[in-house]
Amino acid sequence: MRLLVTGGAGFIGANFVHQTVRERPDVAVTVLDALTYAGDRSSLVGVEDAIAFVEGSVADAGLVDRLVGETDVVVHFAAESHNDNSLADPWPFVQTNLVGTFTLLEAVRRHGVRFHHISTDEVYGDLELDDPAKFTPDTPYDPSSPYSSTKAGSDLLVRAWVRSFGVRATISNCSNNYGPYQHVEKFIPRQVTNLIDGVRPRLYGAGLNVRDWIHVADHNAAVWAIIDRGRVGETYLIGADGETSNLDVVRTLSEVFGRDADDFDQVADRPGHDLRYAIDASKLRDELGWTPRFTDFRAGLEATVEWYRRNEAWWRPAKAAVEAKYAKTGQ
Ligand code: NAD
Ligand code: TDX
Repeated sequence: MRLLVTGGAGFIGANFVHQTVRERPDVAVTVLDALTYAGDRSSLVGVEDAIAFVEGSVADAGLVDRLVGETDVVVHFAAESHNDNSLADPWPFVQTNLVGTFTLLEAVRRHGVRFHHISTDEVYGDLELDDPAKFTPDTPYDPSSPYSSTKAGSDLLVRAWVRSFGVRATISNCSNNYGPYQHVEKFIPRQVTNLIDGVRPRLYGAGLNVRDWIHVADHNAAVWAIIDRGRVGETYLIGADGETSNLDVVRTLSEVFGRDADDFDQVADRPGHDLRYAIDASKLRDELGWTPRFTDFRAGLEATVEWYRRNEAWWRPAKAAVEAKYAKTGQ
């Protein structure tokens, strides 16, 4: 199988490429990545000789047409992915998440190529803390931020291209990922690298917001299950029953570092901050037989802390600029 992986130098995409090279020697991987601030070729060290790497944008119609014409399957991770950045400057989100996905859809339509679209649970908006409900594939779309609204729009484009043009596509909406190679702007790596530096973790507001954490390897195993066995036109929700408040994440991390669990800073809250996400992944489990392997969140966090300790050369160059950016919004 020839596989085009967009965004393969980012957090989830790079983990996907490593996993694929390790477990699927029959798959010929080409990565298309624009190497924005979030993309890093050093995330692909160790697999570089096993893959082809193309630097370029998913919104570049000529390049995308050529690469899609040379592949059997596209898995589309590339996106602007950070909510806080989307509040400061929404335009790149419109360009990459909407125009980029449109550009890929037109190419897979022309070439009859199978397409898997990576999306997020944030398209469903948020839930109350005490709501027994979780997101299902039937939950109405209700995105809150420029990031999540452009992801929601990209999902709707995929659905329309399936229905109107018969494109062979699937969509997955996953909850919050954690693990190696996640950019230091994101919640868990930011706190881990703060703690490595002896700086207090920084919690938005009271830290009561809940995220449904899943290890990136479990997300990517689900993506492969969908590529292998998913039904065209279907949406699969990916989650591992990992609901945890931000406060509890910070407390656990502080304990892992042997520090007082309540020694953190409360900083300015995110405008429009979604309260709670929660995924019902029963369709994925029942239909495709997927189960998560990283079910012990604390053990997964400890392994992630260890990875950041051992790979300071990977994250250190980005740290100061990220903190300078957060300082501008009092976060
Ligand atoms: P990331 O920001 O770490 O990586 C994004 C990658 O896309 C980077 O390598 C970047 O260079 C590349 N990219 C950006 N614009 C591009 C363009 N125009 N053309 C080509 N490449 C471009 O993001 P991530 O956390 O790895 O997220 C990957 C995907 O998974 C996204 O679609 C995101 O919406 C989705 N997702 C993420 C999470 C999460 O918790 N991180 C959860 C659910 C879904
Ligand atoms: O310093 C921080 N302190 C803090 O309390 C940061 C950076 C975040 N937070 C909070 C905000 C959120 O409630 O932690 C939670 C997680 O924040 P992010 O890592 O920014 O993730 P989130 O906004 O939940 O979105 C993530 O999951 C869904 C990804 O970035 C998205 O790409 C994905 O779609």
